[in-house]
Amino acid sequence: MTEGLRHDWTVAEAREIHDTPLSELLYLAQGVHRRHHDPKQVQLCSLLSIKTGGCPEDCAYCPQSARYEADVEIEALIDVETVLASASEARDAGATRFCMGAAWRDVRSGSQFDSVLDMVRGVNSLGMESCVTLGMINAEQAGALKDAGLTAYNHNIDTSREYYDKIITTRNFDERLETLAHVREAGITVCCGGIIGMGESINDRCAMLVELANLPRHPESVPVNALVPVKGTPLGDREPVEALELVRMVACARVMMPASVVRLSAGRSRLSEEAQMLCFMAGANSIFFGEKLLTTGNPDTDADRRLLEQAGLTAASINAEAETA
Ligand code: SAM
Ligand code: DTB
Ligand code: SF4
Repeated sequence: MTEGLRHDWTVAEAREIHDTPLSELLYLAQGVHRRHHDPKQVQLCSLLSIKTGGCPEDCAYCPQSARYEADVEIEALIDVETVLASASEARDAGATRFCMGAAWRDVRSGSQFDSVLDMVRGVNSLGMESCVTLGMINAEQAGALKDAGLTAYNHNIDTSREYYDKIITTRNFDERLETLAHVREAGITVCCGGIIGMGESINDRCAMLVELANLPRHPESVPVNALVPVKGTPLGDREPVEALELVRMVACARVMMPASVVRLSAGRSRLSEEAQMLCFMAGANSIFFGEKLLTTGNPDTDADRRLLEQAGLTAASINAEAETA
């Protein structure tokens, strides 16, 4: 399934795809999508914040940074039972992957990390795929997560290398790539994407996709987030991106990383059903399912069930072909 995947994209090529007239772009993305995936299936992932707020990093978009005044309640690492109760509820609602996020800069080995390993084992024993996003990790920690049975590690590059320091100054782009390499070497699947709508140029968006597509292996999942502007953060007053910009971004990700699962991630609450449908047509085949992302809202599950039903889409079963490619 990896045959025909390219790792030598240029920003100019990505830009050409991005700027293709929309109906042509959708046609192109649809063709790629159909060759690599079942276009009737959408993966449903549920998200839970296991440690909230008080983060030392200065990511300009993030309500969980301790440096800003977003209205977020700080919460220490929650216990394993609470997490597993939430995972089991998500599974009963139809989710097949459970993603756990912690507002950490990096992971300290010790009792908290051991609890996260227990959460991973617990989620797997529910028959779900497990994903965590814990900030930077070293090779040893990646190995421990692999041994616990972790399916995927989420670690976003967020934007282009050139725009990165306009958004985050407390870590650099190469540190992001190092964690991704540890995840890859440990044999955990990589979930890595970014955010649009932070004031970056279209070329920055294309450069971000080039960075992802030119990794030694494409991330198995690529979350495409639209900035959720949160009051109190430096980006809190930004205008939300136009839906069609998100559609273009999804389509480009689909064309450049044909076998990856492309997740229509944050920002979905503001999208009409029609706009979401265009994203599916552009090649999105995963969503966050459940009423909350980490600290902000997501469409309610009834609305999402209705959307999938109207669109004739079905929830993908576990271990979709592309995830294991
Ligand atoms: N602290 C860890 C880290 O940064 O890697 C994990 C949690 S962090 C909240 C996970 C991702 O959420 C970020 O990389 C970013 O892409 C996304 N995110 C955070 N706030 C967002 C917002 N307001 N809008 C869209 N995406 C956001
Ligand atoms: C990803 O790319 N998006 C998710 C998940 N990975 C961890 C997080 C979105 C967070 C949106 C803002 C919030 O709810 O705090
Ligand atoms: Fe911390 Fe992650 Fe938010 Fe950055 S994105 S402030 S690292 S929780």
